[in-house]
Amino acid sequence: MFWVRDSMFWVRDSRFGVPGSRFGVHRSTFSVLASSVVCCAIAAACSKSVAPSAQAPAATAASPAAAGAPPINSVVGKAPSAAGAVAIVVLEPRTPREFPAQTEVPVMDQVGETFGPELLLVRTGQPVEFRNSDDTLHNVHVMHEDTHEPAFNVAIPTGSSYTHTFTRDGFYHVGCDIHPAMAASVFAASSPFSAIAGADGGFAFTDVPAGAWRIVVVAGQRRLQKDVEVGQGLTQVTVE
Ligand SMILES: [Cu+2]
Repeated sequence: MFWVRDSMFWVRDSRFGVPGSRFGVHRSTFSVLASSVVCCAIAAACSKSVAPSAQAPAATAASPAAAGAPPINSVVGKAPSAAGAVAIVVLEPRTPREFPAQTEVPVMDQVGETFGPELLLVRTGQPVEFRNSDDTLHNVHVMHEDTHEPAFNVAIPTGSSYTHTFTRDGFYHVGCDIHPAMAASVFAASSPFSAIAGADGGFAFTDVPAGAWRIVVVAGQRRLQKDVEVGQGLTQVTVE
């Protein structure tokens, strides 16, 4: 048995991708998700999509995986892998459930006239920081992809940042009007359990409370879902 733990997934095939860019995609979730544990069943495939991270939250040190013990209530599985499209996997509760606030504010930065990461997962209702680490002025213009409802449009001078809290789930387009080539995406989910599947569709969540959940997979225009009962130990699921 072998476990991989990391907070950073790397997108190689993004529908919003900038050719040649390899931004890490920071997972939006609180610390339990940062300690993604990949079961041996999918480790071989997932290891290709997991890269060491210098930004792993300190909280991951408390993860069961850090002590070498099997994780508690893990959900691992496989989502369909659509060519050229990133699959986002969200674990939504089927019964009302309160989640703790995020322990870390997700950040989208601007470096070299490029947004990074190119896809950021965030929590609906929790703050997100947009930074400008470039020597030039940028603005950040964000709108919901489905409704085209504007989220915000602000100029961010060099060295400054702007914090926004998304109020609606879904994809958001992120652009800079000053540099039209700049583009990125935000995916907001109410659940803290969201992740970007590996290139083979593999995903893993740890420390999932037992109960009735629904796995929702969003890949390009496709949206799939499957109900799952999470119990003690490992729950494996394939969404197809
Ligand atoms: Cu710009």
